[in-house]
Amino acid sequence: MELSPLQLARYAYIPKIPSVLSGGPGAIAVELGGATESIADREALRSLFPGCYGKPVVTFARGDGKSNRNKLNVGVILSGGQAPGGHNVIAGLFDGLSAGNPDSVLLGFKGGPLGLVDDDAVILDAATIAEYRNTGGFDIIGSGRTKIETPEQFARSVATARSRALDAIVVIGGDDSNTNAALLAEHFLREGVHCSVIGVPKTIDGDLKNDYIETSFGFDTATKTYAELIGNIERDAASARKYWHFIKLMGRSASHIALECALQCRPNVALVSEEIEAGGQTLADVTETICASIAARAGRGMNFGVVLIPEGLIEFIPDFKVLIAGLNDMMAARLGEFKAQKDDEARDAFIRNALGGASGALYSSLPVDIRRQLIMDRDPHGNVQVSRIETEKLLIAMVEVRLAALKAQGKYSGAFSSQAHFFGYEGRCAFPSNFDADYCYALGYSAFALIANGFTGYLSSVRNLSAPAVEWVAGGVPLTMMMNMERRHGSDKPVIRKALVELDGAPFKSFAAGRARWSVETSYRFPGAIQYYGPAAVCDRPTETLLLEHPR
Ligand code: FBP
Repeated sequence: MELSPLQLARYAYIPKIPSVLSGGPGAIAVELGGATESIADREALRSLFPGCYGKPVVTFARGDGKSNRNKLNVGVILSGGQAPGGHNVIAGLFDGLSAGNPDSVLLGFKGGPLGLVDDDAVILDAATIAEYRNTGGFDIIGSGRTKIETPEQFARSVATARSRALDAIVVIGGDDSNTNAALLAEHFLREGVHCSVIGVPKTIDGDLKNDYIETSFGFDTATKTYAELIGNIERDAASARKYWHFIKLMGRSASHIALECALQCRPNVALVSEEIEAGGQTLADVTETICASIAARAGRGMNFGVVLIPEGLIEFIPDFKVLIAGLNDMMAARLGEFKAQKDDEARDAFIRNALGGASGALYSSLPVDIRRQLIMDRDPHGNVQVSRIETEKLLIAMVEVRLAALKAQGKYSGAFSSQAHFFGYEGRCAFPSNFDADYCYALGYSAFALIANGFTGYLSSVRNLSAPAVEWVAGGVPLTMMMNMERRHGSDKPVIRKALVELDGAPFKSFAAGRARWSVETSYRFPGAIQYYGPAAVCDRPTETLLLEHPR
């Protein structure tokens, strides 16, 4: 493979690490906090996790360490969607292990958690790691979305841990994968398997965060990549002055990515799903918000603009949520009748009648492409695949209809021409920013330190991230501390609570303070491309979200 100049240069980049980790395993002392509790449902969680529940928060300090310096066998798994920096977590873990004992072995389980279940692994040696340092992607071992949930899958995981004589497994994943890590840690304790399980907080979505996890890795690089593209589009829009750009941004559920990009780029409109749900806004209300900006700008001679749309939006719009639930129920109960309809027109009429009321009317009001997506594009359980619906095109179509009505009423006299975009995969495997390269390396090294000090059921944690890396605080947080019980597929399950955008949080407040002006004026901000070499103020600056949530 021919290497680009940047890739070659990034191989030589040495991640900055917290001073507490820089003395090596022998100089890492462990400080323990008091007993911890889960965020809710304490009794239920205590009884589900008798071995792991209530453990103390761990903070590493510079001092006389008692880390296990024996040879360790450690397995690592990349789980779920790609996020920039995953390779550096593995590099940090590898370097910690090698510093502890050069004979230690790091095994990479291939293709996500299934690799553990199927015992499909490769040895990750120094030469292999060297090829992936500071690069994006998860291709070193691949990733996957398998959940370890059946008794057979747990039994096979135990068998792999025993046959490989694993001392630990590190799961690099989001809220679901780390919930799985907690269950695995508890299962190993119950079965007498001497193998720790340590999680690492990953997801570009930014929704795995709490008092001890300031951000999940990958959010920094992914949002900076999208913000660069949005800034470029803003400049194009302001130059050509003829298009409204509707940009959907990845983020399966929470709107953190859209909000961060709005703070970076100051578009004319940015929708925040959590606000829309809290205000009980309908699809018509959302359309009205966009049209208000279009009409106001047209009145000033500006028939161009930029709208940001979070990927998860429609599941937060109450009337759309009811429509989707109705469609799922209807398909489950009357699939045969639906399939017997002779053509698209008959299928539409059948659905409208079957749904009835407001949902039937909303369904009929949707553009034909969206109606087709809703009924044809279904997951293996027969449910609507919400993340595949082209919300950006749906909103363009709704806006066109509304603008025509406003024009007929003499309330709008502009010209509307649109472009639709979806940014997601463009950001998930970018070269990690300096922040993510440093943060991930420290998370990996911390995971090693947790293993070497005998902890299990913990999430590697690196805090104080708005300070320079040398001042970061490393340690671990018990996974049970972040958990509550939630209804999943008809029964109550222990899960790590997803962090949605908080409407009383500093990032949303900062956005809310600026948006009225951005909606009417052209206040675009151009973040430019991620910079890897140059002044720290440019190259190492974390996200606006992080800086607002954790001011120095
Ligand atoms: P994770 O939560 O597993 O990190 O994945 C996040 C994500 O990138 C979402 O933003 C997106 O909705 C989803 O993955 C897409 O998944 P896929 O690549 O399987 O289509």
